[in-house]
Amino acid sequence: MLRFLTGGESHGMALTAIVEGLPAGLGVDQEMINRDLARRQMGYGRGQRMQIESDQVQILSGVRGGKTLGSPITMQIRNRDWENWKEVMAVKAPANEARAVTRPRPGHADLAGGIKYDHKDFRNVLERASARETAVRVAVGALAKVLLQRFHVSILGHVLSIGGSRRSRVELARSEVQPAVEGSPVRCLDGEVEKDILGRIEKAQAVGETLGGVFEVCAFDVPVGLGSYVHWDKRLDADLARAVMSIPAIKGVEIGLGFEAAERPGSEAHDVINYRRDRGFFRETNRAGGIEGGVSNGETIVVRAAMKPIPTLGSPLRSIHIISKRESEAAVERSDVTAVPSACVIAEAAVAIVLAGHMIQKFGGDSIEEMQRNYQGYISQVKSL
Ligand code: EPS
Repeated sequence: MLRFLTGGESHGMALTAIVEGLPAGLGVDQEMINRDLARRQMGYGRGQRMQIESDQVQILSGVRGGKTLGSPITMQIRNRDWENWKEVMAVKAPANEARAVTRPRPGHADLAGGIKYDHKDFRNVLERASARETAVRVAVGALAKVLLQRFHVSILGHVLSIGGSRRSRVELARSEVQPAVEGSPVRCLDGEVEKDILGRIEKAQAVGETLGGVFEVCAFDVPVGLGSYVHWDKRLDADLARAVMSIPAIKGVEIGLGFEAAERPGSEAHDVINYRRDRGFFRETNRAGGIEGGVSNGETIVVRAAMKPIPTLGSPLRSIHIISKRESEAAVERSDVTAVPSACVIAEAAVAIVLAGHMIQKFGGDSIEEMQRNYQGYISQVKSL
């Protein structure tokens, strides 16, 4: 089992993750983690915070001489902005209580979270509800990608649309995976869509609006047989949906055709099975998005998600003051106009973590060599069919 916990507030000292369950002997490349952290920070529409941060991971435990020990791996990312928030975030009583956030933002965790935890200052909610936490999740995802690479699995996300733009229909190719590791997920858009998106972001910014969007994550060369149909909590698609839905502001997740499958007759919703000696069994199309019956079927796994617009609006919506109960405009904090490209990188991490967890569950092993032996045995069994 692969598990992890994260800790840290948006303007606190640092973000931390402890990852447990990776096999020993896995070469960990700190620079690869930092590359994904940098990709998460990219994207037109991010706010000024991204100019303050320059996310770098520090590995504090579980790695020696560049290789995992099999023990928990602790990773930390410093919040540079903490220097500017030290007093507000102090463990002792804040120096200036007048800075309390008291006007909940519609669409944000502010009000529901404040009621639940009995906070009258919504900063106590927003600091942890903030998507800043996803930086360290991306670091965990980068570790998961390192494991997956050992089994030739690669993952790439791309943005399909932002703010209602025409959806890009770019087909992702395996050859795009390596170059894209360096770049932002908007790189894959076709030129016209990209121009349209940039225009929409600029217009939104000018009028204090925010924009959501749709993105897609593909996992290539996943072996057949991850996940299971035998029990609800073993289904791979369910685990992927949960992991991607847990990214802040995600309101919808679909796999393969997803909602479109509901509108098609069966003959146009499924994938014809074929066989070739050199390839084994394969599907002629990939409407299932690489998963049938909760089990990976050997085709590319395709997960798509819808992100809502960020709830912090420059031109705020109507709300109610938590103390006076008077009508009031919602709080305005420095924020992003859109973070869809970032969410796409985070979703790559979420998908990688789920797939790495399922690989570990299926092939087991305390060391990476043992895991690879188990994997090879299974691949031979599949090939001998
Ligand atoms: C966020 C608000 C903004 C974003 C932040 C998420 O931060 P700040 O309030 O400091 O300007 O930039 O995202 C990040 C810090 C990040 O690293 O992605 C929010 O309220 O969710």
